[in-house]
Amino acid sequence: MHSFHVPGMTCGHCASTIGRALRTADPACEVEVALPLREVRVRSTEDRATLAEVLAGAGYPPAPAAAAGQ
Ligand SMILES: [Cu+2]
Repeated sequence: MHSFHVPGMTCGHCASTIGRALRTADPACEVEVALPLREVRVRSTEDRATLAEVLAGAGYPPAPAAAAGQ
């Protein structure tokens, strides 16, 4: 499970855009969004860097992981 802090994710529309982008990259991935925390959790066989690129490509670059669990 990869956890990303995504400061630009501010509403349900952002969350669904992110979910769609992640599922396009990995149709089998599982996505959990904690909107108030601006957090996206992804269970995927893709590695963390790839998932971060997908988020950035969708317009929602993740913040550098300080203590984000992974
Ligand atoms: Cu939004």
